Amino acid sequence: MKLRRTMLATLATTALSALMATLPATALAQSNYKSEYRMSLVVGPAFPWGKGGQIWADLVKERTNGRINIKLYPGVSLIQGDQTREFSALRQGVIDMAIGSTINWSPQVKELNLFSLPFLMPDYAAIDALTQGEVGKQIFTTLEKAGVVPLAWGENGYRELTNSKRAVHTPEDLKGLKIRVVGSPLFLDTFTALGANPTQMSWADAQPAFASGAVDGQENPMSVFTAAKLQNVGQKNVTMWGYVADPLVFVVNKDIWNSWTPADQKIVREAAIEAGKQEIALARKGLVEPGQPLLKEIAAMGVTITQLTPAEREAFVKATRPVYNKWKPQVGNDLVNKAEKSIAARKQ
Ligand code: X2X
Repeated sequence: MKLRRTMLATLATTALSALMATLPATALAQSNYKSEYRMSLVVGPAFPWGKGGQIWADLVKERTNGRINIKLYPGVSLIQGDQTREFSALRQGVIDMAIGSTINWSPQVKELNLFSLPFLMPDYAAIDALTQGEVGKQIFTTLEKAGVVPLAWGENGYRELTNSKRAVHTPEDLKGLKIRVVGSPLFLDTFTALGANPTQMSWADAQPAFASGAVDGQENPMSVFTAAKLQNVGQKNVTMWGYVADPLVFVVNKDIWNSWTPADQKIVREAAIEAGKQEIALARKGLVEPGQPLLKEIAAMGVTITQLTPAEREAFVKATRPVYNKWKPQVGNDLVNKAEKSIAARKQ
């Protein structure tokens, strides 16, 4: 009886190993795949940012034949809308993957404040010189050390100034305006230096604050302005000052990444790079073509668009220079020097 049981057990083990040998290694590794992966985003597919998330998820699903199935969680809903906690949640595994703004992660990763240094990046070529060059690589190494797997760059965009009160041409015009900012204390310093009254709040809280008039103004890319219909919450004045731009970073939680086969990792990485390129084109649409058609559309909705003269712009640069100088060592002198050199050497 005992012998028979042992024989049966041996047979069963042999049969199992035979079965396992016939299964491709990938199938075994996939037994610990999740049925759904959760992607965190601040905004949904009405925005280039959210569209980028949808493109990434769709490419991955198609190319892995559904092995990796990603669901979008816009509104940073996995962390109750608190976008400045996104990076920690990603590291802890509350979030599986994300496309995040450098601004929102800068409280945890101080190097990301680089992109928020006022007037560092004069044009799109300057953003590209950073994200697609040595600086971008160095920042990815920093993010890896901080415990996530960065895969690709995207873009939220140049953050223009809007408010409900008046056309802003000079720092004096900003005096006393209550401006909503997000993320890093660097933004509080910048708007304080300009004589405004900055107040930090999440994107979720900001929109009702514009509608009620509790806050006068804000800064965000024009693609965010149109998708969120900020003209309907009193934001009737836009100043195109291009003071900072926030890139987006496509990342995956480390444990999730390590649970995937090398072949699937390759698919996810390549899909992120492709989605990032498409997303950047969407984020720049209407702003890089001659005549900036997006601005014409916005003006047609009864919004005053102020284009600064070079001298007017210079006044903002000058007023915020002490903030740049104060923050340079906090971001890292070497990194900022490298960024300044990359920008000076950029192809126009
Ligand atoms: O909150 C904002 O302003 C937004 C949507 O642009 C970011 O998440 C940085």
